[in-house]
Amino acid sequence: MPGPTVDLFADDALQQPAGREQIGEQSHVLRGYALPWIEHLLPALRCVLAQSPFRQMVTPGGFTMSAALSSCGELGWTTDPSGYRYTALDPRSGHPWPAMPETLRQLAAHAAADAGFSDFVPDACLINRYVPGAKMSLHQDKNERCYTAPVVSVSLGLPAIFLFGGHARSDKPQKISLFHGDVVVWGGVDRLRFHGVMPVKDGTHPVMGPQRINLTFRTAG
Ligand code: MD3
Ligand code: FE
Repeated sequence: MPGPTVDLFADDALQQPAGREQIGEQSHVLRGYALPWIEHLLPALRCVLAQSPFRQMVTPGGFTMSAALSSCGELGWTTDPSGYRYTALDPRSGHPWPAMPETLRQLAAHAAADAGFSDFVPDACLINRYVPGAKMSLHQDKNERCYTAPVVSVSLGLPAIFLFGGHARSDKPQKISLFHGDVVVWGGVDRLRFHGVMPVKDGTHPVMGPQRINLTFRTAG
């Protein structure tokens, strides 16, 4: 007797199987973790982006980043020719960044707890938008006041190859594919490892369209 039929075009059949993959001593990929949250997450994200739209920023080196950025929460990460920093105000509007929607804060806190970091209270959510061709060069995240809290990232839309390096820029990075709905938690000894994103390949995601959006939650202040 054949088993129950599988609808290959149902949303969840497009995804990787759920599960937890350890990628570093204190880092885990939680496959598909955000999928059950998506119907609440996307409207919340839309609301944030209506107040603080994506914009491309310039690095201190004078290069325009290929990823476009926005933020929500008490602090937002920005860069301009004078440096990288967290600010309480969106420099584009002069108003505070949009509040972090409760759904997003809870998703990040649940994921952190499931990966071994209890009581994660993020005050910053950086939102990166990659259109095909956009990338993020190898870097460390060092603008936060304290490194004991983990970083939680949520991948949406087109897949990307994440580069997970070591503590020296020259350490050969491992390549990790990240898909729509995957959540990654980095912490402890892995918090200052170099990382980046390879250029996003051409394509159109059935839910998100021709883009990848990454949410990065941090305790920055
Ligand atoms: C690993 N963003 O915004 S998220 C960034 O997909 C950034 O948009 C990437 O790197 C993206 O700074 C990757 C993941 C991430 C964030 C912080 C980390 C990975 C990390 C800190 C240490 C190790
Ligand atoms: Fe980073």
